[in-house]
Amino acid sequence: MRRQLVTGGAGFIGSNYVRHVLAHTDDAVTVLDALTYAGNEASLAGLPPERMRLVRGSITDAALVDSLVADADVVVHFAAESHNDNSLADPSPFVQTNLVGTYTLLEAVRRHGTRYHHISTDEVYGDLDLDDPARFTEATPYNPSSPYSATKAGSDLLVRAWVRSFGVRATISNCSNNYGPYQHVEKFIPRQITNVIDGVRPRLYGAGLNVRDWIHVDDHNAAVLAILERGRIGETYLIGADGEKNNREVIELILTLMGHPADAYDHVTDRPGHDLRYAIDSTKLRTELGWTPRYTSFADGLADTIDWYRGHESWWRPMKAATESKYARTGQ
Ligand code: NAD
Ligand code: TDX
Repeated sequence: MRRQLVTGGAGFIGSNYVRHVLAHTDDAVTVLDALTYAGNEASLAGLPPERMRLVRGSITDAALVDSLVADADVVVHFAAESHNDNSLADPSPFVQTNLVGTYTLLEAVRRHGTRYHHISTDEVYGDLDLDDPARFTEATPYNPSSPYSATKAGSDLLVRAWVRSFGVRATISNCSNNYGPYQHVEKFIPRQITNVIDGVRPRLYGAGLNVRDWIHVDDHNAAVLAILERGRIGETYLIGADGEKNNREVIELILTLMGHPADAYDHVTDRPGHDLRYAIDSTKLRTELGWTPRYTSFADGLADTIDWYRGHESWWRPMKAATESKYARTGQ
């Protein structure tokens, strides 16, 4: 039985990854998660204790990380401070977790010779113009915009250096915007779904023409498992499902699917430095590893996600008021 150490496994993508691994492999999983405001034990509720254990602790704790890496066959690193808006209010935890935390993990996998997979984002490439037909590829130069994306870019570069300088057996994936169950209500799609449930009008930053390339979290995690098992060491793979939509289209679809007029939303203050467009060319992943997305209809995936938030109010309700009071400070 392979032993996976999954950092950030109590967060959105990580908790879905743990469920994906338990369903599709015989592996045992140890989750290392600091349970910050974004981590939630409830996202791992009901999983079999003989195959999944949760260790509460930080990836910046070198002694703890060393002891857990010593007991693992592979490390899959999801843990991060993940929200752009928070990074604009206070970059400090982003530097600690995303840079120092990744460095701490890399030193441990170097000592123990452990296979390592690094989860990253398409935001490291900066943004594209709205009328530019180009998409990001593995060869696109790094050009991050926010403190969040700059720390993710820095963490990717640490991984590349540890591969080249020390022979660490690592792969990197950079994925586009995820949606699906267990996503924190600070993020765009769950924030607007839960606003509509609460009778609050959705909030669109600026004109809402910014484009994101949406992928269902299960498709992201299937790609991560494929890279972990069949990816070439030292390589980077971009993950995306051809899901480009502007924010206005997304909000209108949420409102329509929830039985409200498509224009029942408000425009609020724009995000400073707001990236215009992200778009992924995932040809390398598809041709080398044979991955294809299972969610080909964004409307169907979004309808499932709306049903999930309607059915899991006890999961998101405890975070909703605190999240909205944070946004109230910036008028968003
Ligand atoms: P999330 O904020 O939902 O979860 C992050 C998890 O990391 C939380 O459980 C949190 O408690 C944990 N964590 C934070 N600091 C920690 C620390 N110091 N030590 C241990 N655990 C810590 O984030 P997410 O959306 O699930 O993102 C997971 C990863 O995927 C991140 O690396 C992010 O950059 C990347 N990513 C996210 C998206 C997206 O659309 N959400 C897209 C591409 C890549
Ligand atoms: O209330 C809102 N209104 C709004 O218009 C919020 C919260 C967001 N937005 C806009 C900003 C973005 O253009 O929606 C878009 C999506 O916003 P977020 O959900 O904050 O995601 P984004 O900033 O695109 O980053 C996400 O994708 C890449 C994840 O949060 C990152 O972790 C990932 O790396």
